[in-house]
Amino acid sequence: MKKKIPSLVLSLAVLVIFSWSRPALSDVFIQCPTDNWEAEQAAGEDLDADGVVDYQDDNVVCIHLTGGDGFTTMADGYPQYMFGFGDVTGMPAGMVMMHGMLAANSPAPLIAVKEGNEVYLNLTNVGMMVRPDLFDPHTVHWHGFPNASAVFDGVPDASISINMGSTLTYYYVAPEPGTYIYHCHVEATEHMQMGMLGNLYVTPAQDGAPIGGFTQFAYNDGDGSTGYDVDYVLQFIDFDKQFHDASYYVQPLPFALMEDDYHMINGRGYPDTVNPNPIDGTDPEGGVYPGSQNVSSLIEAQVGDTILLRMSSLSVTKFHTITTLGIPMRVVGQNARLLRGPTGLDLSYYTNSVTLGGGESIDVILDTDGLAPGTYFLYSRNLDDLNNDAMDRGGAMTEIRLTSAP
Ligand SMILES: [Ca+2]
Ligand SMILES: [Ca+2]
Ligand SMILES: [Ca+2]
Ligand SMILES: [Ca+2]
Ligand SMILES: [Cu+2]
Repeated sequence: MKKKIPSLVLSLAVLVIFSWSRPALSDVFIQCPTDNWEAEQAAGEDLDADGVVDYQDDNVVCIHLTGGDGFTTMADGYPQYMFGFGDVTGMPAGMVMMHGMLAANSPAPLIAVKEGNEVYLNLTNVGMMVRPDLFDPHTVHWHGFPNASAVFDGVPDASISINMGSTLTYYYVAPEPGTYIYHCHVEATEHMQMGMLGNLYVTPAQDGAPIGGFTQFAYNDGDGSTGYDVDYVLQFIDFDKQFHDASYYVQPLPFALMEDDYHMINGRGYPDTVNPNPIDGTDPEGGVYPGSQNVSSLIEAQVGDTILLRMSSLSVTKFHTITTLGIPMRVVGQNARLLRGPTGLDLSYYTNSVTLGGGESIDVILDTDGLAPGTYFLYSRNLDDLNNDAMDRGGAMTEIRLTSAP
């Protein structure tokens, strides 16, 4: 489906395209040492000009994100302007600007890598199509990730940020498993409120080994205590409608006036959270942006399954207290750390609610043994989070649907 550009901004946008599209189109520079290995090994040459004769290595992960703007649709139908990241992994360089503009996703594309992976993360700043008067840089900041070299940490005052039309390749090695978070760190309160937020986790080296009846684990636990059958990522974020609208039309409100109206899991409010399909973004003039919210939060399992929930919050204004009514939660990890004492003491615990501040993550295991099949709810206990602006019965809630084991 073709994206429609709001006519209000079309003339300004055209000016911007003419002023910088030519250098931008030629300047998208993607570094990935493995994406062209067959041709480059055969030729013995660096054909894609990324500085290396590409080689075959399954331990290398290449990602290509765009930073820019776009639209989402709130659960009450409201079209919401946002800043965000899009995914152009594998796309030829010459197509990135065209396809990356107005293609922000909420949440940002999932980054899920394995312990020990080498990660080449290319970020291209495609500019703010709707706000050509803005020329904000963007970065990627792996929040809580202890191993980023300073230059790739994404904090703009301490490292590089990426200007409009430019691309930077971040390089990470992921030596420690856990549930992290990523976001843009430029004018962080604003760019995070506007939607530059994503899920990020590192799976443990222990995965694949049969331990305690499982082959997949949240951490290198040695005993299978973080094993699971199915896993889901759930990121709690909130949008302030007035702040987003102000960014669409003129200028943001003062940060001190931020008050969120939409409370969401993975970029959607209930009941959109349980929609298994991608949801299209819309703009105030009826333009459509396919799959701007492509992450369902519907949790499906069979009775007896062990469910891992990788939960995080990137709210810039509030805490969320999350509960799973009728299913006890076992917290096994917090802020990307296995809950173990220095001598190996098991510090995991059962609870019926967890509280997440902005920038925190929690790994929760749900054991569904002996539960009745049916629908259970996972939701924020802050009752003012259970709406989509003026629409009652929505917000930060999703469903856990348990079916009988065959
Ligand atoms: Ca390459
Ligand atoms: Ca190459
Ligand atoms: Ca700004
Ligand atoms: Ca508000
Ligand atoms: Cu940004």
